[in-house]
Amino acid sequence: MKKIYSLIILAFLAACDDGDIAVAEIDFSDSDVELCGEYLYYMLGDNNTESLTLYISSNNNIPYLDGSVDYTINNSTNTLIYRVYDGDATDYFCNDIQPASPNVISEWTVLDGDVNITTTLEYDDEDGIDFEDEEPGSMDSNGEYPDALDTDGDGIPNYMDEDDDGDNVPTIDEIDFDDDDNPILTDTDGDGIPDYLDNDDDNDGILTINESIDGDLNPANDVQAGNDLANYLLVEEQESLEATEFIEHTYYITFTNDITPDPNISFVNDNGTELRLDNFDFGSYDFTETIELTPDFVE
Ligand SMILES: [Ca+2]
Ligand SMILES: [Ca+2]
Ligand SMILES: [Ca+2]
Ligand SMILES: [Ca+2]
Repeated sequence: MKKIYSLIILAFLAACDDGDIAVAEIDFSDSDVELCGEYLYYMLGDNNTESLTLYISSNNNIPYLDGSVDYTINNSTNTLIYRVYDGDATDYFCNDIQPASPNVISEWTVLDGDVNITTTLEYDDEDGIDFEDEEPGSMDSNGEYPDALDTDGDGIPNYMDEDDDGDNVPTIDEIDFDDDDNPILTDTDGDGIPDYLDNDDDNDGILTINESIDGDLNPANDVQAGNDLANYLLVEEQESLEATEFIEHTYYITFTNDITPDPNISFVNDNGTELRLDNFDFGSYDFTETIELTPDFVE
């Protein structure tokens, strides 16, 4: 994820008796936060010749930990370090064996302070219906949606369910889209229930799921010779086969780790020179997991 800030370092040269203040600027605004191992977050700046690294030692599975946790930087088990290298450090991280180059020519370490990592989860079934329009209800204090609508009662709420009415025709195949890619909620039988929420799309009394007469769990490919539409969309086609399984479902969870150091945090080098950061923000790391499951069949 791109970050929308830049870092300004004000260097207070403690060794200078005359009170000189050196001002330096580093810019990680075009940098992505990366993660390797358990748990090293890092990003590269200035043509990959400088880095910010946050290492946290924890029994928590930090990237997946829903909620907000403060970690104490102690410069041993938990570290936050700014480094400058004598060459490109793109391949410096995530190795079992430390590469011989580039060399670190300058290192600034946080001795104490807190870093907050807040993780949020975002669900998507990629079915063409916006999250808000899938009636998730209100989010509770645990970040869950206990009152979310589950039209087909298969245990997967609509906002995660790629077949909302449980008729074995995916929602994305039961809607059309306008030129701006907005969903058009088609209603074949005109009963006021859009096809993607209607388990009998042609209102012929035979459930759509049972109009897959070849038993392959796909009603959309049962088309009689001479017809343009599948049986489940035509009242005159009455053949049925009772289904006992749902199709496999896929949904996606995007985890976002927002990493926020204490705003007063400061870095020091071996000479005791101190760097203070103005509006310091580590940015965020995100990744997406794919979940595949077949819900238990509901009559
Ligand atoms: Ca859905
Ligand atoms: Ca469906
Ligand atoms: Ca309908
Ligand atoms: Ca039907």
